[in-house]
Amino acid sequence: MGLNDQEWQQVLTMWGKVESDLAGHGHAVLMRLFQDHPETMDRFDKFRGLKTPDQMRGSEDMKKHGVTVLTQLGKILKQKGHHESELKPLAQTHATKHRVPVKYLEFICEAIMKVIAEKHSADFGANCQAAMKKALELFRHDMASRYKEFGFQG
Ligand code: HNN
Repeated sequence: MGLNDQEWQQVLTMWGKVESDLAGHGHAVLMRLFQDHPETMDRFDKFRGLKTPDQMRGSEDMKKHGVTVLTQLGKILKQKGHHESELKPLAQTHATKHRVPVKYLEFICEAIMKVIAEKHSADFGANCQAAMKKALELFRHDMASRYKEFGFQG
């Protein structure tokens, strides 16, 4: 499940490209997530009014939340697996307050992979894709273990 140095380097180099336009990437990820899996929107009171793709596209609030999500994920990835102190508070709120199932974490990771593939196809070859997939799997796996400690089966 762990990544080697070269894989982490690929992940973090790619993440640098994501950070060049965090709002654009974040908004695209949430759009994709909500369109592919509309049930995930139920976790957000603040997005309840957004019904159509056009409304989602125009939502500053969604753009802002996309930045929040990707900023947090970036902090986690930069720990290269030593992310216990970043993960714990996040797992706590997402288990006990927002009640975000592990399945939804999987959905957003898929959305992230798709958005990167669309925006950075030339730099997202098979090796880099595999490394990113591993990093996101590690994140999900460790979130799921934390969830259980908080009594949420996810
Ligand atoms: O922990 C917190 O509650 C702080 C706000 C926050 C952060 C930093 C949230 C968050 C909220 C609260 C929003 C607010 O108050 O404005 C809610 C309702 N999340 C959700 C709900 C669902 C959700 Mn997430 N988050 N989040 C973060 C940060 C990161 C983060 N959240 C995630 C998913 C997949 C879902 C279900 C659709 C999610 C991920 C994957 C990440 C990245 C580590």
